[in-house]
Amino acid sequence: MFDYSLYLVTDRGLARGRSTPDIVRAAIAGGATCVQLREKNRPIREFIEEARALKTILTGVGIPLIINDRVDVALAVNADGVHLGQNDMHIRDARRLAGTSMIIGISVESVHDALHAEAEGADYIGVSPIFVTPTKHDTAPALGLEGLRAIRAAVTLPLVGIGGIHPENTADLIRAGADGVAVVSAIVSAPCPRSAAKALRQQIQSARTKEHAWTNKKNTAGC
Ligand code: TZP
Ligand code: MG
Repeated sequence: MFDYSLYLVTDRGLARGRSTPDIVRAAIAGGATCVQLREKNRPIREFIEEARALKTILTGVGIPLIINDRVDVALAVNADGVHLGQNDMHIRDARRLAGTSMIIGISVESVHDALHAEAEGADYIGVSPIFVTPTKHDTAPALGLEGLRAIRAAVTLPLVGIGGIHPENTADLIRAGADGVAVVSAIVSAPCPRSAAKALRQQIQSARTKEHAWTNKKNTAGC
């Protein structure tokens, strides 16, 4: 099973002129555990070339590469997975093309979407958006932590939250039951993507450790 803890979603337009491979290398040096290549409106050959370059970087360090939207690109570069939106190919069609070894993730905006994704055989879900974000314009209204908790309670699939996430609110998502946080601008647009990734990863680790400590304390207090 993949480690979705710190899930980087790329965006060339927000990278302040830095290349996607450079951002990805910095993010993994800082602790990113999963990378999604997200390219909207890019010629398909360039998309595939970029995906192949990232695949080489990520295979070397054992981090999965997920391709946004395009099952054909994922197959062409032997990516580890594909991430679909509610208006992309249906999960069952993607599965037919990609087989069982490819990870299929899907963005969900409601409990209904999440239940449907689980029934259709998704491998993980991205809960979107948790908070308001300027990065994506066509999102549903923000779900907030309450929305995240409701989806967490409805499905057992691994779940990452996306939208408006930064180091100051990361621990809240982990405590609300997210298996990871997916970020664009918090890493891609940061002055130092490596330290930005490190700060996010630290928040994730410390939220988990504190949760664990609290659970243990609760258990021993009951003895
Ligand atoms: N899907 C839902 S919100 C979003 C995507 C790709 C953008 C998240 O960007 P940011 O900068 O992490 O808020
Ligand atoms: Mg999509």
